[in-house]
Amino acid sequence: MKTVFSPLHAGHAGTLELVAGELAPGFEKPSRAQFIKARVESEKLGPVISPQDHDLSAAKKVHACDYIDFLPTVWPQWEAAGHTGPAALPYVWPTRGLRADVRPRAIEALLGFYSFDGGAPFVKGTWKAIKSSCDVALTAAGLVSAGERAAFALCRPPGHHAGSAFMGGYCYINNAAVAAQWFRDNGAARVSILDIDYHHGNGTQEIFYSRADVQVLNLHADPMSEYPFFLGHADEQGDGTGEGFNHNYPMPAGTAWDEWSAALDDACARVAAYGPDVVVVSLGVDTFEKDPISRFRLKSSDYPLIGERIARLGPPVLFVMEGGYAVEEIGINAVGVLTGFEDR
Ligand code: OKP
Ligand code: ZN
Repeated sequence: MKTVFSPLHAGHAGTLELVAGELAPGFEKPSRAQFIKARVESEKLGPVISPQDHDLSAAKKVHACDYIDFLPTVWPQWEAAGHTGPAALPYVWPTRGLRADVRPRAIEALLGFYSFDGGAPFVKGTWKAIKSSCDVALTAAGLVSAGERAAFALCRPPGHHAGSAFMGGYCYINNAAVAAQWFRDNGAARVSILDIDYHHGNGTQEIFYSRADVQVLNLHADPMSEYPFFLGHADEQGDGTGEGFNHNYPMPAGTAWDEWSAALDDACARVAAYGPDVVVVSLGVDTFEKDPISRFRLKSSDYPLIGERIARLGPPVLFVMEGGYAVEEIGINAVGVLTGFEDR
Protein backbone atom coordinates (compact mmCIF):
# COMPACT_ATOMS: atom_id res chain seq x y z
CA MET A 1 0.00 0.00 0.00
CA LYS A 2 1.12 3.54 -0.69
CA THR A 3 1.77 6.02 2.09
CA VAL A 4 1.23 9.73 1.61
CA PHE A 5 3.48 11.88 3.79
CA SER A 6 4.53 15.53 3.93
CA PRO A 7 7.69 16.81 5.67
CA LEU A 8 5.82 20.05 6.40
CA HIS A 9 4.36 18.41 9.52
CA ALA A 10 7.73 19.04 11.17
CA GLY A 11 7.13 22.80 11.39
CA HIS A 12 4.44 22.10 13.97
CA ALA A 13 6.95 21.70 16.78
CA GLY A 14 7.71 23.06 20.21
CA THR A 15 4.05 23.14 21.24
CA LEU A 16 2.90 23.30 24.83
CA GLU A 17 -0.06 21.89 26.73
CA LEU A 18 -1.37 21.94 30.27
CA VAL A 19 -0.55 18.67 32.04
CA ALA A 20 -1.62 18.38 35.68
CA GLY A 21 -1.51 22.11 36.20
CA GLU A 22 1.81 22.69 34.49
CA LEU A 23 2.59 23.97 31.02
CA ALA A 24 4.57 21.10 29.49
CA PRO A 25 5.94 20.06 26.07
CA GLY A 26 3.15 18.78 23.82
CA PHE A 27 2.78 15.02 23.49
CA GLU A 28 1.77 15.53 19.86
CA LYS A 29 5.28 16.11 18.50
CA PRO A 30 7.13 15.62 15.20
CA SER A 31 8.92 12.43 16.22
CA ARG A 32 5.54 10.67 16.11
CA ALA A 33 5.33 10.97 12.34
CA GLN A 34 9.03 10.27 11.94
CA PHE A 35 8.78 6.93 13.78
CA ILE A 36 5.80 5.90 11.67
CA LYS A 37 7.48 6.85 8.40
CA ALA A 38 10.66 4.99 9.42
CA ARG A 39 8.61 1.86 10.11
CA VAL A 40 6.73 2.16 6.80
CA GLU A 41 10.13 2.15 5.12
CA SER A 42 11.78 -0.61 7.15
CA GLU A 43 8.73 -2.87 6.70
CA LYS A 44 8.63 -2.08 2.98
CA LEU A 45 4.94 -1.33 3.15
CA GLY A 46 5.16 0.40 -0.22
CA PRO A 47 6.13 3.71 -1.82
CA VAL A 48 6.02 6.90 0.25
CA ILE A 49 4.73 9.74 -1.90
CA SER A 50 4.24 13.47 -1.40
CA PRO A 51 0.79 15.01 -1.31
CA GLN A 52 -0.63 17.13 -4.09
CA ASP A 53 -1.61 20.64 -3.20
CA HIS A 54 -5.39 21.06 -2.90
CA ASP A 55 -7.32 24.25 -2.44
CA LEU A 56 -9.40 24.61 0.69
CA SER A 57 -12.76 23.95 -0.94
CA ALA A 58 -12.81 20.29 0.19
CA ALA A 59 -12.15 21.29 3.81
CA LYS A 60 -14.89 23.92 3.58
CA LYS A 61 -17.47 21.25 2.78
CA VAL A 62 -17.25 19.91 6.33
CA HIS A 63 -15.94 22.97 8.16
CA ALA A 64 -17.37 26.50 8.33
CA CYS A 65 -15.68 28.81 5.82
CA ASP A 66 -14.91 31.43 8.48
CA TYR A 67 -13.25 28.78 10.65
CA ILE A 68 -10.98 27.53 7.84
CA ASP A 69 -10.15 31.10 6.79
CA PHE A 70 -9.22 31.88 10.41
CA LEU A 71 -6.58 29.14 10.74
CA PRO A 72 -3.83 30.63 8.50
CA THR A 73 -4.26 34.01 10.22
CA VAL A 74 -3.62 32.78 13.77
CA TRP A 75 0.15 33.01 13.96
CA PRO A 76 0.39 36.33 12.07
CA GLN A 77 -2.33 37.79 14.32
CA TRP A 78 -0.60 36.44 17.42
CA GLU A 79 2.66 38.11 16.41
CA ALA A 80 0.94 41.32 15.32
CA ALA A 81 -0.66 41.53 18.76
CA GLY A 82 2.83 41.57 20.25
CA HIS A 83 2.41 38.29 22.10
CA THR A 84 5.79 36.76 22.83
CA GLY A 85 4.65 33.41 24.25
CA PRO A 86 6.09 30.47 22.32
CA ALA A 87 2.69 29.01 21.42
CA ALA A 88 -0.61 30.75 20.71
CA LEU A 89 -3.20 29.32 23.09
CA PRO A 90 -6.67 30.41 24.23
CA TYR A 91 -7.61 30.93 27.85
CA VAL A 92 -11.30 31.91 27.57
CA TRP A 93 -14.26 30.17 25.90
CA PRO A 94 -17.86 31.27 25.18
CA THR A 95 -19.45 28.57 27.34
CA ARG A 96 -22.91 28.57 28.99
CA GLY A 97 -24.03 32.08 29.97
CA LEU A 98 -21.73 33.86 27.51
CA ARG A 99 -22.26 35.18 23.96
CA ALA A 100 -21.15 32.72 21.27
CA ASP A 101 -23.04 34.63 18.58
CA VAL A 102 -20.67 37.60 18.45
CA ARG A 103 -17.25 37.06 16.93
CA PRO A 104 -14.68 39.01 18.92
CA ARG A 105 -11.73 40.85 17.41
CA ALA A 106 -8.81 40.03 19.74
CA ILE A 107 -6.75 37.01 18.72
CA GLU A 108 -6.75 35.47 22.21
CA ALA A 109 -10.55 35.62 22.16
CA LEU A 110 -10.81 34.26 18.61
CA LEU A 111 -8.72 31.27 19.68
CA GLY A 112 -11.35 30.49 22.32
CA PHE A 113 -14.22 31.24 19.93
CA TYR A 114 -12.92 28.58 17.52
CA SER A 115 -11.94 25.87 20.02
CA PHE A 116 -13.37 23.66 22.74
CA ASP A 117 -10.19 23.27 24.79
CA GLY A 118 -6.63 24.56 25.11
CA GLY A 119 -5.20 21.55 23.34
CA ALA A 120 -4.63 22.99 19.87
CA PRO A 121 -1.61 25.29 20.11
CA PHE A 122 -0.20 27.31 17.22
CA VAL A 123 3.43 28.01 16.44
CA LYS A 124 4.92 29.58 13.32
CA GLY A 125 4.78 26.38 11.23
CA THR A 126 1.40 25.14 12.43
CA TRP A 127 -0.77 26.33 9.56
CA LYS A 128 1.49 24.80 6.89
CA ALA A 129 1.44 21.53 8.84
CA ILE A 130 -2.38 21.62 9.13
CA LYS A 131 -2.74 22.29 5.41
CA SER A 132 -0.23 19.56 4.49
CA SER A 133 -2.03 17.06 6.72
CA CYS A 134 -5.30 17.77 4.91
CA ASP A 135 -3.51 17.49 1.55
CA VAL A 136 -2.10 14.14 2.66
CA ALA A 137 -5.61 12.82 3.40
CA LEU A 138 -7.05 14.11 0.11
CA THR A 139 -4.16 12.72 -1.94
CA ALA A 140 -4.51 9.31 -0.30
CA ALA A 141 -8.28 9.44 -0.87
CA GLY A 142 -7.55 10.05 -4.55
CA LEU A 143 -5.46 6.87 -4.69
CA VAL A 144 -8.31 4.81 -3.23
CA SER A 145 -10.83 6.45 -5.53
CA ALA A 146 -8.58 5.59 -8.50
CA GLY A 147 -8.75 1.91 -7.61
CA GLU A 148 -6.19 1.13 -4.91
CA ARG A 149 -7.43 -1.40 -2.36
CA ALA A 150 -6.10 0.83 0.44
CA ALA A 151 -3.89 3.83 1.13
CA PHE A 152 -2.24 5.26 4.22
CA ALA A 153 -2.57 8.97 4.93
CA LEU A 154 0.25 9.63 7.38
CA CYS A 155 -1.43 12.76 8.70
CA ARG A 156 0.06 15.02 11.32
CA PRO A 157 -1.47 16.93 13.03
CA PRO A 158 -4.40 14.56 13.61
CA GLY A 159 -8.01 15.59 12.99
CA HIS A 160 -10.80 13.68 14.69
CA HIS A 161 -11.44 16.15 17.55
CA ALA A 162 -11.89 19.05 15.11
CA GLY A 163 -15.54 19.86 14.42
CA SER A 164 -17.34 22.00 11.91
CA ALA A 165 -16.15 25.24 13.51
CA PHE A 166 -13.74 24.31 16.27
CA MET A 167 -10.30 22.89 16.97
CA GLY A 168 -9.09 21.05 20.07
CA GLY A 169 -7.24 17.98 21.25
CA TYR A 170 -4.23 18.49 18.91
CA CYS A 171 -6.68 18.70 15.94
CA TYR A 172 -7.46 21.59 13.55
CA ILE A 173 -8.83 20.26 10.25
CA ASN A 174 -10.68 16.94 10.47
CA ASN A 175 -8.69 15.05 7.85
CA ALA A 176 -10.85 11.91 7.97
CA ALA A 177 -14.06 13.92 7.66
CA VAL A 178 -12.69 15.94 4.74
CA ALA A 179 -11.70 12.70 3.00
CA ALA A 180 -15.08 11.07 3.69
CA GLN A 181 -16.88 14.08 2.19
CA TRP A 182 -14.50 14.03 -0.77
CA PHE A 183 -15.44 10.39 -1.41
CA ARG A 184 -19.12 11.37 -1.30
CA ASP A 185 -18.49 14.09 -3.85
CA ASN A 186 -16.51 11.75 -6.08
CA GLY A 187 -18.78 8.80 -6.63
CA ALA A 188 -19.30 7.10 -3.26
CA ALA A 189 -22.96 6.88 -2.21
CA ARG A 190 -22.18 5.77 1.34
CA VAL A 191 -19.03 6.10 3.45
CA SER A 192 -18.28 4.53 6.84
CA ILE A 193 -15.82 6.13 9.24
CA LEU A 194 -14.42 3.66 11.75
CA ASP A 195 -12.59 5.56 14.51
CA ILE A 196 -10.37 3.28 16.59
CA ASP A 197 -8.34 5.97 18.36
CA TYR A 198 -8.42 5.69 22.18
CA HIS A 199 -10.23 9.03 22.41
CA HIS A 200 -13.74 9.64 21.15
CA GLY A 201 -13.74 11.40 17.78
CA ASN A 202 -16.10 14.14 18.88
CA GLY A 203 -15.41 16.31 15.85
CA THR A 204 -16.20 13.58 13.36
CA GLN A 205 -19.39 12.72 15.26
CA GLU A 206 -20.51 16.35 15.31
CA ILE A 207 -19.83 16.88 11.60
CA PHE A 208 -21.91 13.90 10.42
CA TYR A 209 -24.44 13.61 13.26
CA SER A 210 -27.48 14.54 11.16
CA ARG A 211 -26.48 12.61 8.06
CA ALA A 212 -27.29 9.11 6.83
CA ASP A 213 -24.77 9.11 3.96
CA VAL A 214 -21.76 8.91 6.28
CA GLN A 215 -21.92 6.28 9.01
CA VAL A 216 -19.70 6.97 12.04
CA LEU A 217 -18.51 4.29 14.46
CA ASN A 218 -16.33 5.13 17.43
CA LEU A 219 -14.43 2.76 19.76
CA HIS A 220 -12.99 4.70 22.68
CA ALA A 221 -12.46 5.25 26.39
CA ASP A 222 -15.64 6.08 28.33
CA PRO A 223 -15.99 9.89 28.33
CA MET A 224 -17.22 9.77 31.93
CA SER A 225 -13.59 9.46 32.92
CA GLU A 226 -11.56 10.22 29.81
CA TYR A 227 -10.93 13.02 27.32
CA PRO A 228 -12.85 14.58 25.54
CA PHE A 229 -15.31 14.02 28.43
CA PHE A 230 -18.27 15.90 26.93
CA LEU A 231 -19.23 13.60 24.05
CA GLY A 232 -18.98 9.92 23.18
CA HIS A 233 -21.69 8.22 25.22
CA ALA A 234 -23.50 5.14 23.97
CA ASP A 235 -26.86 6.93 23.72
CA GLU A 236 -25.59 9.31 21.00
CA GLN A 237 -26.99 7.58 17.93
CA GLY A 238 -27.51 10.38 15.43
CA ASP A 239 -30.16 13.00 14.88
CA GLY A 240 -33.00 13.41 12.37
CA THR A 241 -32.10 11.68 9.11
CA GLY A 242 -28.83 10.73 10.78
CA GLU A 243 -30.56 8.72 13.48
CA GLY A 244 -29.09 5.23 13.65
CA PHE A 245 -25.96 6.17 11.72
CA ASN A 246 -23.75 7.05 14.69
CA HIS A 247 -22.54 4.34 17.07
CA ASN A 248 -20.36 4.74 20.12
CA TYR A 249 -18.53 2.00 21.99
CA PRO A 250 -17.30 3.57 25.25
CA MET A 251 -15.08 1.19 27.20
CA PRO A 252 -13.50 1.35 30.67
CA ALA A 253 -9.87 1.94 31.57
CA GLY A 254 -7.91 -1.29 31.42
CA THR A 255 -9.79 -2.64 28.39
CA ALA A 256 -7.67 -5.25 26.59
CA TRP A 257 -7.97 -7.16 23.33
CA ASP A 258 -10.83 -9.51 24.24
CA GLU A 259 -13.31 -6.78 25.07
CA TRP A 260 -11.94 -4.28 22.56
CA SER A 261 -12.04 -6.75 19.66
CA ALA A 262 -15.63 -7.69 20.53
CA ALA A 263 -16.53 -4.02 20.04
CA LEU A 264 -14.56 -3.98 16.78
CA ASP A 265 -16.48 -7.04 15.60
CA ASP A 266 -19.79 -5.37 16.43
CA ALA A 267 -18.75 -2.16 14.65
CA CYS A 268 -17.61 -4.16 11.63
CA ALA A 269 -20.95 -5.97 11.51
CA ARG A 270 -22.66 -2.57 11.42
CA VAL A 271 -20.38 -1.45 8.61
CA ALA A 272 -21.17 -4.60 6.66
CA ALA A 273 -24.91 -4.04 7.16
CA TYR A 274 -24.57 -0.44 5.98
CA GLY A 275 -22.71 -1.49 2.82
CA PRO A 276 -20.42 1.50 2.23
CA ASP A 277 -18.50 2.05 -1.00
CA VAL A 278 -15.42 2.96 1.01
CA VAL A 279 -14.29 2.82 4.64
CA VAL A 280 -12.24 5.58 6.27
CA VAL A 281 -10.35 4.36 9.33
CA SER A 282 -9.36 6.98 11.87
CA LEU A 283 -6.24 5.11 12.90
CA GLY A 284 -5.14 5.94 16.43
CA VAL A 285 -2.76 3.59 18.19
CA ASP A 286 -3.03 5.18 21.63
CA THR A 287 -4.96 2.06 22.67
CA PHE A 288 -1.48 0.56 23.22
CA GLU A 289 -0.68 -0.71 26.73
CA LYS A 290 2.37 1.56 27.02
CA ASP A 291 0.77 4.72 25.66
CA PRO A 292 1.76 7.57 28.00
CA ILE A 293 -1.63 9.35 28.02
CA SER A 294 -4.08 6.44 27.67
CA ARG A 295 -5.35 3.49 29.68
CA PHE A 296 -6.25 0.64 27.34
CA ARG A 297 -4.16 -2.51 27.19
CA LEU A 298 -3.67 -3.50 23.55
CA LYS A 299 -0.39 -5.23 22.73
CA SER A 300 1.73 -4.79 19.63
CA SER A 301 0.70 -8.26 18.47
CA ASP A 302 -2.97 -7.15 18.47
CA TYR A 303 -2.57 -4.47 15.80
CA PRO A 304 -2.14 -6.78 12.79
CA LEU A 305 -5.36 -8.51 13.88
CA ILE A 306 -7.16 -5.17 13.63
CA GLY A 307 -5.95 -4.75 10.06
CA GLU A 308 -6.99 -8.28 9.21
CA ARG A 309 -10.51 -7.72 10.61
CA ILE A 310 -10.90 -4.50 8.62
CA ALA A 311 -9.67 -6.22 5.45
CA ARG A 312 -12.42 -8.83 5.83
CA LEU A 313 -15.04 -6.07 5.41
CA GLY A 314 -14.39 -5.95 1.69
CA PRO A 315 -14.64 -2.29 0.58
CA PRO A 316 -11.49 -0.26 -0.12
CA VAL A 317 -10.02 1.46 2.91
CA LEU A 318 -8.40 4.81 3.54
CA PHE A 319 -6.32 4.74 6.73
CA VAL A 320 -5.96 8.20 8.25
CA MET A 321 -3.44 8.62 11.07
CA GLU A 322 -4.82 10.07 14.30
CA GLY A 323 -3.25 9.61 17.78
CA GLY A 324 -0.66 7.42 19.47
CA TYR A 325 2.03 8.76 21.78
CA ALA A 326 4.34 5.91 22.71
CA VAL A 327 6.79 7.15 20.10
CA GLU A 328 9.11 4.14 20.28
CA GLU A 329 6.29 1.75 19.36
CA ILE A 330 3.87 3.98 17.45
CA GLY A 331 5.41 2.95 14.11
CA ILE A 332 5.33 -0.75 14.94
CA ASN A 333 1.67 -0.57 15.95
CA ALA A 334 0.37 1.68 13.17
CA VAL A 335 2.22 -0.20 10.46
CA GLY A 336 1.17 -3.45 12.15
CA VAL A 337 -2.45 -2.59 11.33
CA LEU A 338 -1.49 -1.90 7.72
CA THR A 339 0.56 -5.06 7.19
CA GLY A 340 -2.19 -7.08 8.91
CA PHE A 341 -4.61 -5.60 6.36
CA GLU A 342 -2.31 -6.41 3.44
CA ASP A 343 -1.54 -9.96 4.57
CA ARG A 344 -5.18 -10.85 4.62
C1 OKP B 1 -5.79 13.40 20.63
B1 OKP B 1 -6.06 12.10 19.89
C2 OKP B 1 -4.10 17.67 28.94
C3 OKP B 1 -4.69 16.44 28.39
C4 OKP B 1 -5.24 16.71 27.03
C5 OKP B 1 -5.72 15.69 24.99
C6 OKP B 1 -5.72 14.39 24.29
C7 OKP B 1 -5.92 14.56 22.82
C8 OKP B 1 -5.82 13.26 22.11
N1 OKP B 1 -2.72 17.68 28.73
N2 OKP B 1 -5.26 15.53 26.32
O1 OKP B 1 -7.35 11.62 20.03
O2 OKP B 1 -5.12 11.05 20.20
ZN1 ZN C 1 -6.35 9.67 20.85
